[in-house]
Amino acid sequence: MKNLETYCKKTWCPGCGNFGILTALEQAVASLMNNGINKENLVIVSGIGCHAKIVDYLNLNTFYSLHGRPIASAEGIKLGNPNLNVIVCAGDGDAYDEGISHLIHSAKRNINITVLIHNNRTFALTTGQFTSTSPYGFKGKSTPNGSIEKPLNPLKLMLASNAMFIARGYSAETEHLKNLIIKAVNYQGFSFIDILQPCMSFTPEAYQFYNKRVYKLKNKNLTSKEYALKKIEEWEYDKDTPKIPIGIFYKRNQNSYGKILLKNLEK
Ligand SMILES: Cc1ncc(C[n+]2csc(CCOP(=O)(O)OP(=O)(O)O)c2C)c(N)n1
Ligand code: SF4
Repeated sequence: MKNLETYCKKTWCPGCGNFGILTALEQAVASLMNNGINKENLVIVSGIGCHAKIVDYLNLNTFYSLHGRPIASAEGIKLGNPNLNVIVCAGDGDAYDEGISHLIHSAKRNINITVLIHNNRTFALTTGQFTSTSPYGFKGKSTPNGSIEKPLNPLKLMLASNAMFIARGYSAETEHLKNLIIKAVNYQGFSFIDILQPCMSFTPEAYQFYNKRVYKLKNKNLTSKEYALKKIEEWEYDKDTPKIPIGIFYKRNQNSYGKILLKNLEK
C-alpha cells in the first residue's frame, strides 16, 4: 500500500468519511494488484468535489474529470482501451444530480466499469447545498428552512435501470467496503456501490445515525430482483428507519456492452 501514496497533503476535514473510502480503496487496489491486475491497467476517474481529491492521494493513473461527467469519461476510457480496469469515484451531487443521466445509461448499457459514489448527501465542496439523497428537512445553503423534497433511493434507481451489480457500503466499515470494491472490480459488467459517507461540516450527525442502524446483509439469493427490492426498500434514504443494510443487494451475469460490441465488430 505504501507504493500507492503520493506527496499530496490530505486537506479533507478531520473525521471526513472520505478517509475511510481512501483506505478501503487502497487496500482493495493492493489486493487486486497481488491477484493479477497490473497497476498500469488501473484507472481512477473522479468528478469534482471533496471526494474528487482522492485522485491526488493515489499513486495510480487518474483522471480528474468535470462535475457530473466522471461516468461518461470513464466509459470513453474503457471503450478506448478495453484492457483497462476503470473505477469511478463520484459524489452524490456528481452522479445523482448533475450527471444522473450518465449513471442511468451506463447501468442500462452494462458497460464494464465500477462506480463508487461517495454519498455524503450534500454538495460539500460548494458548502452544503441539498442533493437528491439529502433527507427531507435538510437545512443547507440552498434550503435554509429545510428541504421539502423526499430523497431519491439510488439503489432503486439502479435496479430499475437494469444494473446487474448493486451494492451499498459504509465508509466506517473499511474491511467490508474493501471486499465490496474487490468484488465490484472483478465483476464483468457495470458495478455500482453507493457508499454512505459522513461529512463533518454539513452532515456531522451521520456517524451516530449510521452506526446505530447499519447491518451487514447475508444475501444468498443475489439474482432475485424481488429480494433485492425488498432489502433496498428497508431504507428510503430518509431520517426514520430502524436499520440500514449494507452489502450486495443484486448480482447477475450478463454480457457487457464491450463484449457485445466486439462480437458485432467481428461479424
Ligand atoms: C458543471 C459544474 N457545475 C457546478 C460546479 C460547481 N461545483 C463544484 S464541486 C460541486 C459540489 C460537488 O458535490 P458532490 O459531487 O456531491 O461532491 P462532494 O463535494 O460532496 O464530495 C459543485 C456544485 C462545477 N464545478 N461544474
Ligand atoms: S466538507 Fe465534508 S466532505 Fe468535504 S472534506 Fe470536509 S467533511 Fe469531507
